[in-house]
Amino acid sequence: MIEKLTREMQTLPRISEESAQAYRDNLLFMVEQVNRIMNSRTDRDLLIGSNPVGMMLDNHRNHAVFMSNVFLFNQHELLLAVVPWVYRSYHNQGFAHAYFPAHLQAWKQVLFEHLPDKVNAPLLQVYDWLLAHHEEFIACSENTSFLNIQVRAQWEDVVQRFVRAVLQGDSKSSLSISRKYVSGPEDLQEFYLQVIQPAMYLIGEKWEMGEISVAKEHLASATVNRILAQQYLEFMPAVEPTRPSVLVTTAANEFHEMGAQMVANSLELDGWEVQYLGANTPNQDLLDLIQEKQPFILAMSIAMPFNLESAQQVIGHIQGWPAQNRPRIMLGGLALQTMPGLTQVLGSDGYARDCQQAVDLARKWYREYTA
Ligand code: B12
Repeated sequence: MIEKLTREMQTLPRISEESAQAYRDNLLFMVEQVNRIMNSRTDRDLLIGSNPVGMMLDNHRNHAVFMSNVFLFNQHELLLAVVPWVYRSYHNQGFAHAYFPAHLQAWKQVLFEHLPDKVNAPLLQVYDWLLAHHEEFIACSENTSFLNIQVRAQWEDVVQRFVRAVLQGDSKSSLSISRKYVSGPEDLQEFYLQVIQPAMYLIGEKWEMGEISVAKEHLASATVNRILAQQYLEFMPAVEPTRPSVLVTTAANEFHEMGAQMVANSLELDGWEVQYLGANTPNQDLLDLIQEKQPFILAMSIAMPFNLESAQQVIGHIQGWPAQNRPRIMLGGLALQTMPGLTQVLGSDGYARDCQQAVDLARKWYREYTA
């Protein structure tokens, strides 16, 4: 099914800068119009199930920012990576399948009424394409997850126990699992990659399938954060920096920070002098801090496809600086995992798939620099 969609996607038009920019400039206004149309539907409550209206409104905004990224980067492939996920997760939360075409029709109406014909024509073609493939998107959404979650056989039982413990918010059991498998800094990365990362992906999948609530996912994330903090305090003070500095951050509006934290800790363990900014760093503040700290590498995490544009803005700025003041830019995170080719589109210097590969790439850059 996905192969068929990939083939048929080739018929979609290239989006001109003018059209993409018009969509972006009118985004907030158009979201309001779509909200108005959807709110005035007599079947609205049937379409969104027992969910609060706010969830529908959030989706309209996320949809708009996401589509704006698709148009600005001319990356129709993003539709295949994200639309089946949207169908699956919202349907599993109680939205009717009929909600999706209703929502897309509302967008068509708004684009038609508010953007000039010359500008809206290619955008409408993309919306028509989405509508025409509604049934295929339902079929694709019936696969379990968009991520191919791999757990090594010898770690399966540990991962399952860890998932159960963190979903209960049981810090003591989670800590005792961590203590059993991490006895020194040399064990940390393996524990990140073989236990915490797959555990978090499985927890995300449970949320996506409607099996756990947002509150349970928060409980699990907060419990994992406690474990990460405990491991850091126990093992990291012994590690002395021997390599240049790396600034690790997430993109603006990006709230997924655990992956970035693992990258920061892995680099620190490898002797890099790491500064870790956590979630949601505003662009201008980040640029100011880079100017101040002059790191050798800027490592940026992007999980949500709707944050690609803000990441590109930072990268664009940095690429305009004189070469001697410019850090190498390394990207990673879930948004790029399904489409690593975006690394070039965004203008960065490299991509690494996980915290181990991040260390390998950083070392490679340093070898090249010192050669
Ligand atoms: C926990 C969580 C949250 C927490 C984050 C808390 C925190 N402190 O980080 C909160 C509640 C904030 C959250 C919010 C949302 N989330 Co969320 N979340 C997750 C969850 C369950 C786990 C994330 C995680 O920690 N993963 C574990 C880490 C270790 O993995 P990782 O990030 O991939 O990192 C590794 C690599 O990617 C790489 N890497 C990462 N960053 C970098 C950076 C560099 C430079 C390099 C080189 C490498 C690298 O190395 C890391 C270690 O090996 C995921 C599920 C998932 N599959 O990840 C969903 C998930 C990412 N969330 C999702 C969604 C939809 C959302 C929301 C939109 C929900 C909503 N409606 O509000 C919001 C978006 C908020 C925002 N603006 O960012 C979806 C995204 C779907 C999609 N199509 O992209 C997911 C996949 C859930 C799902 N299965 O549906 N979420």
